[in-house]
Amino acid sequence: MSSKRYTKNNKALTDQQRDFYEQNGYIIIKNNVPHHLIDELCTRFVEICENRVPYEMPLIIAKDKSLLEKGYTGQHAVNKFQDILHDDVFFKYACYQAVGDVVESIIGPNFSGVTSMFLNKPPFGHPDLSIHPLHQDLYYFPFRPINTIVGTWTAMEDVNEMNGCLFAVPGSHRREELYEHDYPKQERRNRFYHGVQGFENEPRVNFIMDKGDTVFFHPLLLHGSGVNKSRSCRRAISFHFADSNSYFIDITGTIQEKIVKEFEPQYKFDYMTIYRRKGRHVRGNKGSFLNYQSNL
Ligand SMILES: O=C(O)CCC(=O)C(=O)O
Repeated sequence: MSSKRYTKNNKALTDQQRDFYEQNGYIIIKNNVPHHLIDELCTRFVEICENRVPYEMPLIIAKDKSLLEKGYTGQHAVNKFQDILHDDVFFKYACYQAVGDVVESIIGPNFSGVTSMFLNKPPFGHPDLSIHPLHQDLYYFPFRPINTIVGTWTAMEDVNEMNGCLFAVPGSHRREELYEHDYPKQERRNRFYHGVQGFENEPRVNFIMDKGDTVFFHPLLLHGSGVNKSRSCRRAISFHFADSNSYFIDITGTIQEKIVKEFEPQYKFDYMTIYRRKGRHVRGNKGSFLNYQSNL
């Protein structure tokens, strides 16, 4: 009998790496994605930003208003692409074996991509729009079980405190609690970027990573990112994977109702349809999660 609660097997993680994830709620894998794939993904990102190639829904482009106001264009005005799993180039990241093998070690062999983003942090924007407030990704996920969801975030250039790397509160996943989130009290805010309050004195670690390193993290891990104070874009690709037999929950009256109510009108579908449209099976058994039958 395994005594591990948050990881599944040793396909790609050693016992020590699994223990680290169990304890801290994340693990950084060095050189996880090769530079040639990173460069291909960045090229696709830049070409779409510059309107040089077509792209298809459900990919959404979110721009930084403070940079648009200053006249920036192309990747220098974009803060993310959302829902990129159905783009054949970006999907290569989800299918990349070394990424999938670690995902499999954490959540098991049958999984689907549920969220997918190309995250950009251009320089020279308003600091309120450059940060990502401390939050838990589970807040955005109206499905369970919790421990068979994992986030991945791969650095597309070297990241550190200067260009707005991720930071996290190690071990916060072990409290097994989803906290209240809301918009931060600040002058400007990015749509849907809710955060938690009251954790200012918690010890944080910065995820200082090189291009091609990936951090795999638990959906209850408190994390965020700082301002990009450098002179170039800080880019990353970040997906979430969930067991293909996950199930939707009724979020009525829960902490998650606020955010789900906020994003349903934007997508013009109910939340189950939203996730089924943007999700995509990746590895192993297809399961029932992304089928069009309600589990409620
Ligand atoms: O890439 C970043 O700056 C933060 C991303 C993040 O925390 C998220 O999308 O949940």
